Amino acid sequence: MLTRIDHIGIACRDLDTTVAFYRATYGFEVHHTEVNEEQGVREAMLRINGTDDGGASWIQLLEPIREDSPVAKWLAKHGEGVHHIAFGTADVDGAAQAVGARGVRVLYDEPRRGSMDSRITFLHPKDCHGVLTELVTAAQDAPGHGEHG
Ligand code: CMX
Ligand code: CO
Repeated sequence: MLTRIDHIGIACRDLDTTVAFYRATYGFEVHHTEVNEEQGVREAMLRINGTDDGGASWIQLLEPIREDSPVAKWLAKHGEGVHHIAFGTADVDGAAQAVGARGVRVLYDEPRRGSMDSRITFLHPKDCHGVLTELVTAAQDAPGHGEHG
């Protein structure tokens, strides 16, 4: 059902400084940046492996853009650090339904838009041994991607 680690989300206070650390220390380059208004973040995606065609794993660096956002709340309580892990799946709807049926709280009724036009939902950390867990279908992994007509 879940086929890989899609990304690890890291909460940071200053995106540019954190990106500079990852570049200087490991040589990772930013593949993509965006603002996700709904999630209340400015983010940078650093690709660890895989290609533009799929199978990639990422580090997702997250800077809050609003004080009432989940990442801002997390930073105020815990400081910078690992905020969530995201498992990749070809079928986020099915995976969320299956996990929900096992008694885990799924935070959204329908998956929402995540980085790079992925579809995402979250599982409550209190039901996952303290880990905020994201389920994600990357745009490239969605059924029908690349087909025409
Ligand atoms: N990891 C582990 N535990 C977490 C957590 C996290 N990231 N965030 C909150 N918690 C814990 C808190 O520590 C707290 O536990 P205690 O009561 O024992 O202290 C409990 O969950 C409630 O936390 P809270 O600070 O009161 O926060 P809320 O209940 O308001 O929100 C949550 C928690 C998970 C519902 C909210 O963070 C959420 O909706 N997250 C999903 C969306 C998101 O994180 N978006 C940003 C990333 C976007 C992306 O990946 O693209
Ligand atoms: Co994420």
